[in-house]
Amino acid sequence: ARATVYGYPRQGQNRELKKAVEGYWKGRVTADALRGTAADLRRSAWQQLADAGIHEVPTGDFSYYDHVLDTSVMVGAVPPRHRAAVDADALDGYFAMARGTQDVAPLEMTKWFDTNYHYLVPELGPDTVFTADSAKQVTELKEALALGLAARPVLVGPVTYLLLAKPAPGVAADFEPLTLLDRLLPVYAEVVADLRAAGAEWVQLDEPALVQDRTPAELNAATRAYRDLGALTDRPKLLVATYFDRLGDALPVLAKAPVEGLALDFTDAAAANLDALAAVGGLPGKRLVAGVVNGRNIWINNLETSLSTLGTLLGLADRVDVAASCSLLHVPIDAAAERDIDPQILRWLAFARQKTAEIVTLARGLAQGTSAITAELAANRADLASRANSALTHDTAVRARVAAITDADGRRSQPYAQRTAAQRAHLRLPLLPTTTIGSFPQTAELRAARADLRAGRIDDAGYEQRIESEIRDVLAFQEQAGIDVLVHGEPERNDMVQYFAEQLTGYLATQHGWVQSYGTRYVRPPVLAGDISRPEPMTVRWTAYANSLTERPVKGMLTGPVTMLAWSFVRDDQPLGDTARQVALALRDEVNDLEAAGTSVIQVDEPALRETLPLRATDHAAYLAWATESFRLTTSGVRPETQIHTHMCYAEFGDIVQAIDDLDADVISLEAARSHMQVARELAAHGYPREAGPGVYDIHSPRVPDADEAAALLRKGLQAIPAERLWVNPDCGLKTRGWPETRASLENLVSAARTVRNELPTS
Ligand code: THG
Ligand code: ZN
Repeated sequence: ARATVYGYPRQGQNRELKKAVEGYWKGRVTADALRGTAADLRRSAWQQLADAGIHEVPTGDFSYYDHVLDTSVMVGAVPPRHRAAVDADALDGYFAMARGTQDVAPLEMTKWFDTNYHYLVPELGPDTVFTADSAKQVTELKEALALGLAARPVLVGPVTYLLLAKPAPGVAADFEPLTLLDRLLPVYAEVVADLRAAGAEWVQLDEPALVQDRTPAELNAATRAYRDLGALTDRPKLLVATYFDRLGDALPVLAKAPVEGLALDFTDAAAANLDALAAVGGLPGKRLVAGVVNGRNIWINNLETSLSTLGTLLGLADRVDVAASCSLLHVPIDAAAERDIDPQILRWLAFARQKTAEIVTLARGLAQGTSAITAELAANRADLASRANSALTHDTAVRARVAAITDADGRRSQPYAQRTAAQRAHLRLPLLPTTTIGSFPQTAELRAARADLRAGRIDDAGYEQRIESEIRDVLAFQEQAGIDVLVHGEPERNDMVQYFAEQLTGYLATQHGWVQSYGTRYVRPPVLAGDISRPEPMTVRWTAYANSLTERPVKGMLTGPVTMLAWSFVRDDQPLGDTARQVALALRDEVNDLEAAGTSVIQVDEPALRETLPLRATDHAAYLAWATESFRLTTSGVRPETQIHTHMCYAEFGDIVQAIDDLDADVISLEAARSHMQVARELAAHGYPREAGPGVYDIHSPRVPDADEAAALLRKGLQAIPAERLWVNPDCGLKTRGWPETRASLENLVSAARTVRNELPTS
């Protein structure tokens, strides 16, 4: 048995790649210097993997921006609008596809399966002509081979590539990219042949799309793809890799395919994949790569459980190798860099570097017997026991409170139809009330204030003065602009998840735990490590201060439990629903405290509700049950006249409108400007009965919409949602915008609301 991984974090220990790429964009770093930094980062990652005992290092997984974009370049799928830029300069053209230019829009970006990584969506059509460009793959393979390492190129597989693509602009929406498979396969054949010529013994083709629900036609495409690639002569051995879930109906397809190896996920999907493997009679004559170390959480492995799985697998394949379940791209680099985490707790955590060591240990144990890894097993047992028995993971007060939850705790005291009248009487808002989503521009001054506080240049009181002064400015602007429901602007928050994680007991923040979100943008997801409780109010101070400055209602702003989980690393020692209920109870206390402090409108944001939907339809209902329950638990403790808002970003709500209704919120604001109120029509089509604010101002661009444009969108909204239930707001928070466009846009938004109010029939 050998140890391997499918991919490694690209950024470097100090995000050197981010600095180099952003420096290149600004003209401060030359193309050669950027290439040099990238090559250094690749070399040091490979060397680290090899030194740790990884037998075959992955190549080609590195990316300046995104590996799906790299695949589009590899197969020549450059949209016509980017062609000139790519022909003028390959690197600049690449970044033009990623980020757009003054003149052309970038590729669309969306989530990579159910991770928090975002990829650039290939745009394909009936006229797409694929051509092979294996240069990046060949160069990186040669770099690793030149270091004397065994190396295995990793490519996005052809079926997954096509399933991730969408019809190019101007192409019929029902065009299916998968129909291009026969055109794409010869290009993959050419790349694979080039890699063979450059010295590859194995090539890995990633097909995570095959773990999703797939139609017979799609499974048939997978059969054809690997029959054709397998039939090539003079090719490297092929390893088809799947991850993120069980393989299901695609397992027999790949088991029968004429390829030499198969990689499967044996973490959460272990039982299902084991059963399915046994059912097809194993993989005689094939290499099985067993992903037993979770590649997307940050917890240490249970080495004994993994060894037992690996032992079972030995009887099912010719050769069994050990790996992480997926690329290590989705975890931070090195837990040892964390200085602020209790050393005892740090021993429970495994980032990429620690996971690599676990994989090597498991491969050694599998090859040489457990006696070869006695010390590692003993340490692992002790660490697992310390976690299982820790007071942090077992807070009896929190557990008792969760156990005592009743149905009534998740139900408002009055149904929506009844309490909406109480809210109307209490809030006395005009028709088409105006509001914002919560955040106002995060200025350089605010970031500097936080940096000053961290560095000790100012004290808590000095910091609070700066925040209060910002709140005064934000309030004054909103009053003068004529907005109806105000916000304090969230100047005190670094990030909508981290801010709460830092204040809740049981949550850990990391100092260096960066994970790529998209391109050069990274997040440091906090760790839900123990039972969650709230030692004291988290937001009341600022909301109450804002409230004291105005007669108008000020909306309290919280991040919802589903989003708190979705943008954190979650516990693996209890069901997600249990963790969600703990977070929900802590947030419920905050909601109730806000109400007690005089807040009549409270918004609980759930931008991640849709994006966390499980990969397989059979798992949707269970997820939506705990997701909606935890939201209701958060929000149901308030009086009927207190109005609960929620907000969600991104489109595609059609399939979860019922779940949105089940949240039992009073008002929802949604992204809608770019899709011209499509969301409003979808809500109406599903008979959504509540108040809604489809965004009339696209905050993702610095463009200022004029009042006529916002009014036109508002009139469209009125065609779907009656005036009594329609709110007027931007698409999303304003924290990434500058003040000048924020001011102008919101003034235009208020003026549009006034214009359209005057057009309403008086009754
Ligand atoms: N917060 C958290 N997770 C998220 C989002 C968030 N995941 C999904 C989505 N939003 C991802 N979007 C972004 C947008 C911007 C950045 C990262 C993810 C970003 N990051 C800074 C950078 O890389 O320079 C670093 C930010 C920091 O200092 O913390 O700009 O809103 N938790
Ligand atoms: Zn949003």
